[in-house]
Amino acid sequence: MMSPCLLVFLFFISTVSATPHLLRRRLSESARYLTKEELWFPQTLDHYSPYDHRKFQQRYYEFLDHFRIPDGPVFLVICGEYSCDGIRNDYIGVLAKKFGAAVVSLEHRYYGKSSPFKSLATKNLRYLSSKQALFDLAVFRQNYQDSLNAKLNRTNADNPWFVFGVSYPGALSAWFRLKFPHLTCGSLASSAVVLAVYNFTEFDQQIGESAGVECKAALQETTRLIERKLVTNGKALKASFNAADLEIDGDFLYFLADAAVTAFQYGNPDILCKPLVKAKKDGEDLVDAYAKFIKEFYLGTEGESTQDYNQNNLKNAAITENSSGRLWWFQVCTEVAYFQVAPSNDSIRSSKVDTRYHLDLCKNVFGEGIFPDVDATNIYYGGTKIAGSKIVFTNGSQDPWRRASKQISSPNMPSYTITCHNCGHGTDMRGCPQSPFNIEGNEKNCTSPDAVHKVRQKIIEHMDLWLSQCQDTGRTCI
Ligand SMILES: *[C@@H]1O[C@H](CO)[C@@H](O)[C@H](O)[C@H]1NC(C)=O
Ligand SMILES: *[C@@H]1O[C@H](CO)[C@@H](O)[C@H](O)[C@H]1NC(C)=O
Ligand SMILES: *[C@@H]1O[C@H](CO)[C@@H](O)[C@H](O)[C@H]1NC(C)=O
Ligand SMILES: *[C@@H]1O[C@H](CO)[C@@H](O)[C@H](O)[C@H]1NC(C)=O
Ligand SMILES: *[C@@H]1O[C@H](CO)[C@@H](O)[C@H](O)[C@H]1NC(C)=O
Ligand SMILES: CC(=O)N[C@H]1CO[C@H](CO)[C@@H](O)[C@@H]1O
Repeated sequence: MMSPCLLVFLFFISTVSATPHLLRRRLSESARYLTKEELWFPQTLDHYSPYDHRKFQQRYYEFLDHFRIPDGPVFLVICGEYSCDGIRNDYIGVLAKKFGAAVVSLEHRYYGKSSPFKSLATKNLRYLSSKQALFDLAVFRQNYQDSLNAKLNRTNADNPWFVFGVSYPGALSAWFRLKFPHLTCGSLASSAVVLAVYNFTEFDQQIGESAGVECKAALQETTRLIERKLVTNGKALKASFNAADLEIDGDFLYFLADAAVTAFQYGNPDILCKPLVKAKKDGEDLVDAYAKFIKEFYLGTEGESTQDYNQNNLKNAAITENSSGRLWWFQVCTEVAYFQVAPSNDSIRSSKVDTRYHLDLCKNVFGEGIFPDVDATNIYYGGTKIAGSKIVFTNGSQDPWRRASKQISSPNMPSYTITCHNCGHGTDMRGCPQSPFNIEGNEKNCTSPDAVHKVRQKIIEHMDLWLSQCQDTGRTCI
């Protein structure tokens, strides 16, 4: 299962492992984060219960180096479906410097060290939802403002806030401004998946478009060959992909599809397409070429693990470093779906990755009665008809997730597409490729740095305007 932005974080985790170049690693590690110093906040477990007053400890971070005391803006960077290990020094570092902003970031409930329970059994996951998460952010925002006021010895002051997020946190960022407009002057919703989609066939179609004619044809032929081999000699086939542990064929096929997804999503299309197209031209075995890509790049460089695709493993309710997969699947299976199914015609992924596969996974991993109500989610937030204001939407042209984002501007909600060969998920914040990490979101290696630069200028213009309007509303600064 590829969550919208899980992979990038897996990559970080995997780069922290021991290597001989300890000193250099420490330096680059500290350059990657504005801060990693953990702070804790007592959060309400159930914001919607009239009588349940239980609390849990929620992790957060603050970075004040650039803060223009006392009335600079506060940037709230929303963390999502992964362990939030600090505030990363992506483009937010540049923006904070530019605006004299304090930066704070709250870990999403249940993920990382912010689990309310010692076990992630399905019954304990009942408070895991985007609605609760948004309320967490609101309560945290208010509380942080109070503590800032106390620190600065003032009362009733309100700094101008701005929220940021990429991917699912991008959707949270848009929804936060929608539901709590009095708590933020505006929002950046980068690659924000605001539309819950049940059968997300457009995802596979976008992969086809991003791949281009030749690579798409090679990928489709590879899928057909793999499907055939799976029937005749499945065990040997899986072993050749270092994926022998994926006993359920659907899990294996999903894993193979997802590996290609990440190449386009995170700005590395050539690593996939060049060798595959070459193999086809040279009459070499496409399955071997694809296995090489999976083993060297996806499992190797990117540090992915087949465990994240293994339903038997996703059932594990113990809290481990690998729990994010289970937690995200729960959100998928209850709220947002984004089922990445094969379209009925012209698909790249195997047609066996269908709606049934996803529904069976939900039932198998979480139990009877667990399936997503996307209609309810879209009624609650509005999908792409979101009735918000002062939200900037951005998308990368090659990102399969863009089809679940708001790609057309409407009054007070501009939408920008960053178009280039390796512009994917969250390019405005992350530069290119989107994995591995670029310090300060450096855009030099985007095939069109100018496309990124132009959209960033637009973001800054909107921020400038909305932050200044916020200060004009009579909300006091001091
Ligand atoms: C806080 O403000 C009060 C009232 O203006 C003043 O008496 C006090 O000395 C201030 N404390 C600090 C730490 O600045
Ligand atoms: C999703 O696809 C399945 C299988 O093709 C179909 O039965 C179902 O009606 C579709 N559901 C929606 C909401 O589109
Ligand atoms: C988490 O996944 C990694 C990579 O597959 C594995 O090496 C590690 O043992 C797993 N940890 C736990 C606690 O399961
Ligand atoms: C199937 O896809 C091909 C290629 O995109 C297209 O030319 C054809 O019209 C499609 N057929 C149907 C029935 O949608
Ligand atoms: C850009 O790519 C080159 C070559 O791969 C690499 O050496 C360099 O570090 C990259 N620069 C940035 C800013 O990512
Ligand atoms: C605002 C903007 O750039 N919108 C474009 C985003 O992408 C869609 C789909 O490719 C285009 O149709 C929009 O014009």
